[in-house]
Amino acid sequence: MVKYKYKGQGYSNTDINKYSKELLLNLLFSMIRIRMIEETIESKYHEDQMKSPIHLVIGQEATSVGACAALKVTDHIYSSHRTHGNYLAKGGDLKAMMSELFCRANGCCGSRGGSMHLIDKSVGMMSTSAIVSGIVPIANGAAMASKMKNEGRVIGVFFGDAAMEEGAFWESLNFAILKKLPIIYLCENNFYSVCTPLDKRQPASVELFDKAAGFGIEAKQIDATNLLLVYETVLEAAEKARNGGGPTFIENVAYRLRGHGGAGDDSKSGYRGLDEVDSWQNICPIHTLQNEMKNHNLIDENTINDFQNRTQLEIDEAFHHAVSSPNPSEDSLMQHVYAD
Ligand SMILES: Cc1ncc(C[n+]2csc(CCOP(=O)(O)OP(=O)(O)O)c2C)c(N)n1
Repeated sequence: MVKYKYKGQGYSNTDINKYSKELLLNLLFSMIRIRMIEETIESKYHEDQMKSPIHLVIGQEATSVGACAALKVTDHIYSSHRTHGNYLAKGGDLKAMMSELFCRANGCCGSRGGSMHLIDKSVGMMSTSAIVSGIVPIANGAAMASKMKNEGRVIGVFFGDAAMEEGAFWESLNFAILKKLPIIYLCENNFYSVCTPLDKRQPASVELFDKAAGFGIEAKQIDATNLLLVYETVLEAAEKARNGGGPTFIENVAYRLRGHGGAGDDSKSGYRGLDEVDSWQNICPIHTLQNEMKNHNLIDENTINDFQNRTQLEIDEAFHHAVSSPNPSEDSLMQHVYAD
């Protein structure tokens, strides 16, 4: 079992009154929507019609939502294989996502990518890579382009803790620091690389953000079960990057409540304890924000139910759209293939 050096504290140190009710509702609803979409995917996955592997973000939604809300629509994001939350939080089209998961011709990647490659350039969800840390140098290149063209665009790149075990990550970090690139490194530390816990992969005395700081970058470790903390931290980093202050590294600590891949929890295989999973269920980013808002009379059950009902209709429609869409035709097989 992972020895937690850091665990969510909820909202005890956060002044929720600093934020408008409209913003809080949008942020909460964005997390609930992502959770509901993933739960629907999960409930239908066994039907074996979605031929794509999936990596659910349940438990880690606050990183996607807080970070994307702090960025501008014109800013660009790049992601690892755990894409759903980032794609949806940035405004990616749900129907195109579902078609992609069902491998239909009108999927957001024309069914070439599947769940690990959700892209919607119209909203700045630019690219993903399933190669651990593979997306980091690509995002660096985008940040370099933004700087050279003086675009004022900030790049956010999401990756898991295992990406920090790859050389490509450290080379990219060093380069970004030297060139003061407008990039935010958004490490999603959920403690596991598939089934291997962090304390079997890193010396116990080492914190990830400290390691990054050793390279000379401003590095922070935050409780990413607290959405407002993510939002504030990324807002600050984005402003700094936009004003020429260079990159920031943010270690977003939150727990993956489902298995590494596929539907359901895989804890019974023995790599983590059910009590460990339960203890993180209690600080689920959605319930903690919802409760905090209820305590401040900012939301009630009716409002939540209304939102959930509308979202379920949207989800049903997106699933219907996907399953009734055509498969890619055989003669399109060689399209988007660069080699002759
Ligand atoms: C270079 C490389 N090595 C190994 C793999 C196999 N692999 C796929 S996901 C994964 C774990 C990734 O863990 P992390 O980066 O922490 O992200 P998480 O899945 O926890 O979100 C591994 C090892 C891979 N895709 N790429």
